Amino acid sequence: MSINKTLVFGHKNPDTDTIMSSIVMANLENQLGNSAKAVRLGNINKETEYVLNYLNIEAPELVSALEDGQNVILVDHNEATQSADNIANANVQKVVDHHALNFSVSTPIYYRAEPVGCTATVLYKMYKEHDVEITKNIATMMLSAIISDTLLFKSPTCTAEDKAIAEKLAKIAEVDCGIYGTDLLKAGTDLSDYTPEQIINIDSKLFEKDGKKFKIAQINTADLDSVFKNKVYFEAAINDEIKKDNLDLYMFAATDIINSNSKVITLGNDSKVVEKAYGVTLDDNTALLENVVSRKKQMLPKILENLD
Ligand SMILES: [Mn+2]
Repeated sequence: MSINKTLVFGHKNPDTDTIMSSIVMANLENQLGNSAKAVRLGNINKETEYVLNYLNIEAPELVSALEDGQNVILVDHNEATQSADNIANANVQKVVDHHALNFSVSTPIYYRAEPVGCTATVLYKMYKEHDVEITKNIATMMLSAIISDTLLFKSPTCTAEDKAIAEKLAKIAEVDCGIYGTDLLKAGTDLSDYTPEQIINIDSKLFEKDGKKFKIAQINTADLDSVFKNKVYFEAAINDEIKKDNLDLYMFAATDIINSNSKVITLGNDSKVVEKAYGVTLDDNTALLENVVSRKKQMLPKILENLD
C-alpha cells in the first residue's frame, strides 16, 4: 500500500459510525481531488454488517500495521490507545471527530471536532460546505451512523442537529427512520455467533488516567436477562483481559435499547469506583445503572472523575 495514498480509519473494535464515516470521509477526499482510501482496524460487527448488506457494498480493507510515514486521516476517535498500534509513526493529516480531545501533534493539521452525537453529522456539514453531492448510498451510510451512535435519537449525546440532519438524510436515502433504525439496532443485538471473549470485545475501548488503565466495553441488547445468563463466562473472559492487559478496571455494560438502562459487570482492583460514581451497590460484580446508555457522556466521565 502506497504511503502517498491517505488511509482513512476510525477506532479499533469498529462500530457503525467508525466504518461508515471512514468510507464517507474517503469519498469526500476523493471528490475533492485527494487520493484516499477507507480501511478498518478490526472486525465488522453485526449492526455494521446490516448496513453493508443493505447497500450491497464491501467492508473496508482490514489493516493491522501502518508503514512509517503513512499519511492517515482519523475519524471518530483521536486517542492513540484506540488507534492503529503504530499511529505515533504515521503522518496524521486530518482528524474529524466528536469525542473528548486527547491528542497532540507537533505540526499544524486540520482538526475538526464538534460536540454532536455522531461523526457522520460533522461529515454531512463538510459535504455541504464543499458542495459535494450526498448520494443515496452516502446518505444511507451517514444516517446509519447517526442512528447507531444516538440509539435512534434516544441517547443523551443526540443533539437537535443530529436529528435534523438524520431527517434530511432519510429523505435522500428513501427510508423511514423509525423502521430502518429499529431493524438496524436490532441487527446489532444478535450475539448468537459470538463467544463470550468476542462479545466483550465487540465494542471495548481502552482508556488511561494517571498510569491507571481501564476498559469500558459496551453491547446493545433488547433482553438483559438473556445476556446475563452467561455472566460467569463473561467474568472469566474479563478476568483474562485484566490479566493480559494489566488493567485496573474493566466495566462491561449491556445497554438495554428498549428501556434505556445499562447493566454492568465490573471487575479489577478498582471495580468499586462504579459504586462511588453511580451511588449503587455492586451485587456479585453487577449493578443496574438507570438511564445510563452513553459511554462517552455517562460512563467515561464518571469513571475518570472517581478513579483515584
Ligand atoms: Mn461515533
